[in-house]
Amino acid sequence: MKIKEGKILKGIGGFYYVDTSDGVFECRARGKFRKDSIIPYVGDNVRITVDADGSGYVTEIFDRKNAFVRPPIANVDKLLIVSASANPSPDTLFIDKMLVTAQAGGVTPALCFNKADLNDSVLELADLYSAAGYKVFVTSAIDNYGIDNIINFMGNSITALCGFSGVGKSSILNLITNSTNFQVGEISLKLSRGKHTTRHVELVKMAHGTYLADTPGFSMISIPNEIDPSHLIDYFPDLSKYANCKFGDCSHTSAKHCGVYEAVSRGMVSHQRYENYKTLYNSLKDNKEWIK
Ligand SMILES: Nc1nc2c(ncn2[C@@H]2O[C@H](COP(=O)(O)OP(=O)(O)OP(=O)(O)O)[C@@H](O)[C@H]2O)c(=O)[nH]1
Ligand SMILES: [Mg+2]
Ligand SMILES: [Zn+2]
Repeated sequence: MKIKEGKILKGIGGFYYVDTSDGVFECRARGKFRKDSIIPYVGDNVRITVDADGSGYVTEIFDRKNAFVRPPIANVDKLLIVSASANPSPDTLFIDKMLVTAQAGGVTPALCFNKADLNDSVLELADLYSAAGYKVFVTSAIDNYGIDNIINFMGNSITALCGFSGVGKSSILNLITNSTNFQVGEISLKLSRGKHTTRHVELVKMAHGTYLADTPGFSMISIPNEIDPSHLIDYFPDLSKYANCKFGDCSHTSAKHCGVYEAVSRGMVSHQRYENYKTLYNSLKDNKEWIK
């Protein structure tokens, strides 16, 4: 019996594919995990044993830096939030939810506006978010434009891509990995959106300890219900710098004596971001799930 350490790249049908210094081993989880209802996640750093007949078992899951439930993935370092300039059109509430989720989970976020070939007006959004202090990439996977900047951003880390179906996540990953490993779907002509082509979360290993995760659909949520609504403003750096309000416990959701509101009304802060802040604040307060 051999004992090894590695990282789970994918999990399908009760098997976990664990990348070690000796290659990838197909493993089952030890019964004790099921008993404790602990589910190994993609991205988990684990200890495995490999029997003489080659069958492997995950025997220990090392502490996680973070974990997301949908899709199930752990130890994410960076999150690239991908939108399209059109088909489907960008949704700033979704972007802002993902920015908050990432920051609250200790994940470095960045934004990618793909399909720049289709609609120039996306540049305004790109400017808005870069002025708010976020890293922004404008790309076209069709024209192979802007992709190198994403490669620089990834560094040696686990980077996950999230975004609505059809925005081009798999197309971008194929360019980054110089492959056709990721299945690219069609856009439904009727609905201008994707058809949820990517169904599993899987890590792809690149050189030098860089891992990439394509994620299905759009949700990536678990942390928000743990965010205290009074801290939400901290995840809106463009708004929080005006939060010198009369009352220390100002929620920044009404006009009265609020520095943030004043900055919005003077046009110093994006109205859209402010509206999204209020929407998220209220849903946190009502303890609602952000994405179903
Ligand atoms: N015009 C244009 N089309 C693009 C671009 N990037 C991707 N597409 C097209 O958009 C469609 C969807 O691309 P995918 O890469 O499958 O999108 P996805 O985000 O992985 O979608 P899901 O797997 O369903 O979540 C495909 O037809 C791509 O060819 C782009 O930069 N410009
Ligand atoms: Mg995909
Ligand atoms: Zn205020």
